[in-house]
Amino acid sequence: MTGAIAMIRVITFGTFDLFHIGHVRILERARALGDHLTVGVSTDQLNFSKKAKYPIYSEQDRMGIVAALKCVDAVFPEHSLELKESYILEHGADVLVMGHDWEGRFDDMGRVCKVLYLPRTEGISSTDVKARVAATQGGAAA
Ligand code: C2G
Repeated sequence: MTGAIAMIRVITFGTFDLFHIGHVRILERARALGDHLTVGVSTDQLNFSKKAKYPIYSEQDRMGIVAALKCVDAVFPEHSLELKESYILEHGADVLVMGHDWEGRFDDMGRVCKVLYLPRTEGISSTDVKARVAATQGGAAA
């Protein structure tokens, strides 16, 4: 008996500013849940509306970094948190993966796909990186 084997398409979202190992790990784990990973990278404007500040890296650079990863098949700009459902449908996603910092926030997407929240990597964040860089200011430049 022959038949097409359905490809499982995974989608996830994030800012991915000051790209670090926690970002790599969640993207690798998301990709391992299926056969294709699409990543919505939040725009500079969306960040400003969520956090009242702009990312350090531009949306073009953040998308370029994420797109260059072996575990990522496609990227697109995420303009609004409210468009999750249309992004999921547009990209034909079967699974939505979010970090557990978003636990519960997108449960209603369960009407169009499976929703999974994965644990974050401990001990690293873009905020920590910024703080560490700030702490080295005044030190000798290598
Ligand atoms: N992450 C992680 N471990 C860390 C830091 C981040 O697993 N130590 C994960 C987050 O849980 C998230 C992804 O990496 O799933 C991207 O994190 P952020 O860049 O902080 O994304 P955020 O600003 O939360 O944007 O639609 C939702 C937003 O676009 C998510």
